Amino acid sequence: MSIFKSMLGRIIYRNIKKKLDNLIISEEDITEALKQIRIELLNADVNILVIKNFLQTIRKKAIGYVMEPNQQAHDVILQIVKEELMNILGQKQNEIILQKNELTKIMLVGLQGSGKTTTVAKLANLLKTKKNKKVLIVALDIYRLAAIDQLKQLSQKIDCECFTLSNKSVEEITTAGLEYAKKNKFDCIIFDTAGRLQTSEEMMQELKRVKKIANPHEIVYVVDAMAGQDIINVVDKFNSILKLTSLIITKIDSEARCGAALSITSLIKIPIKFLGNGEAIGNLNIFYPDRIANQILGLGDLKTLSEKIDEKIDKESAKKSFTRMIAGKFDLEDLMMQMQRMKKIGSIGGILKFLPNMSDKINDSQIENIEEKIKKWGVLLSSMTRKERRYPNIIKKQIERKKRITDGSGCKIDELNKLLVQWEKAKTKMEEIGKQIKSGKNPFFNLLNK
Ligand SMILES: Nc1nc2c(ncn2[C@@H]2O[C@H](COP(=O)(O)OP(=O)(O)OP(=O)(O)O)[C@@H](O)[C@H]2O)c(=O)[nH]1
Ligand SMILES: [Mg+2]
Repeated sequence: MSIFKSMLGRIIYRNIKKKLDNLIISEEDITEALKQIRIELLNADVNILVIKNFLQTIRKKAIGYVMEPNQQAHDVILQIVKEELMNILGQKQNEIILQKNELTKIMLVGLQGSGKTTTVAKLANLLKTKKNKKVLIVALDIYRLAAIDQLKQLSQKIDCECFTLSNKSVEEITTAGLEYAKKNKFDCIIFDTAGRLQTSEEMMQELKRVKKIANPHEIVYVVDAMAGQDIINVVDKFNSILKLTSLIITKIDSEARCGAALSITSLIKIPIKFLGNGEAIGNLNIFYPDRIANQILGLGDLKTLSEKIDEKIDKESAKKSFTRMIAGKFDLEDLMMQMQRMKKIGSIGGILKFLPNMSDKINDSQIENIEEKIKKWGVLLSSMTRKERRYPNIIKKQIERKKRITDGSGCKIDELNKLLVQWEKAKTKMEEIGKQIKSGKNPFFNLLNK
């Protein structure tokens, strides 16, 4: 999602002086930054009206702002821009509406191919696994046989029941599905509706009838991150007829700019509740406006990163390898395991993106270099025997071993040598840190005071 990489923060830091001549922020101080932010947002396909209001408010808040002597102008502007981004994206995270003692009814609507059926399964799985709900999925897309099969398969995968009826109308299936859910004590029912290429009266009327029968607590509009500006009119139309309660943006893992989809929430005032970031069932993330605002600013999102790490890392083995590291026992086997652990969290680019201010210091080609190097190391390490990884010195001493490893991995001797040198350096450094920890010193003290 390229708007997430837009790094408005970088624009602000580059175009607004740290120390202004005056403690009052003037129009001139911010003109260039706002001009570039405008271009960036236009490129990301954000709606022009949204941009206009956004910049106007920032201007209003910034010009004439009186700074404290120790304040820096770009920090002030960054804060104002963040506040305004939150106004666009929503101030708080909105939960899906769940009922306590009655059946929660959810209906997903949207254009063809936007990701409704996939999202129905993702949502059902989330309610089942995270909220402990018994979920019934109802197939209302009766126009294509393949659609029902697709839903059945997905339901099977997540072990949820899928309700279908052949040769019945959408209205009849809705009624029967509701009865079935109540009779069998389901907590939630999710309706997967049929999509169309564009809004049609016929489709709207059908959805309206389903709404009347089901009276859903949530009517979710599913929007594709790749949608263009015309999606705003489409959602407006759906909203005027169905009164939507939430949005889910899908396919944010694509290279889509997503600006149009993100503009909807500001223009039509419907909260975004989830983001779909992949085809797999687990790829549904809660939408946290604050985190997304940070990503758009390029400020990183340590909370998401730490959650990711928590989820993916086996803490015991991480602790073990840390102990080995500071005891100066860090060998190539540890390095390989560490790299495998990192891989589980995501690509280096993905990880660096989360770190505050990193986006400013490192560019895409540097990230590519690092990733390339890590890939090479991975191949080199897997071409070694376990013994060689545990006792790397035997590689250093025996040229035949080096040759076998480089032949096996298709890498050059030079690359293998570099890996060995860097491992040695890292090992020494870590051992030093370990000694400092043992003697009661904080090894990070110097870093913290930089
Ligand atoms: N990369 C990616 N692909 C997705 C995501 N969500 C859905 N898809 C894919 O998008 C395609 C369409 O998804 P569906 O769930 O069938 O869309 P739909 O809205 O039900 O489509 P119709 O029933 O034809 O209206 C499928 O190939 C999905 O795998 C996502 O978050 N990321
Ligand atoms: Mg579908």
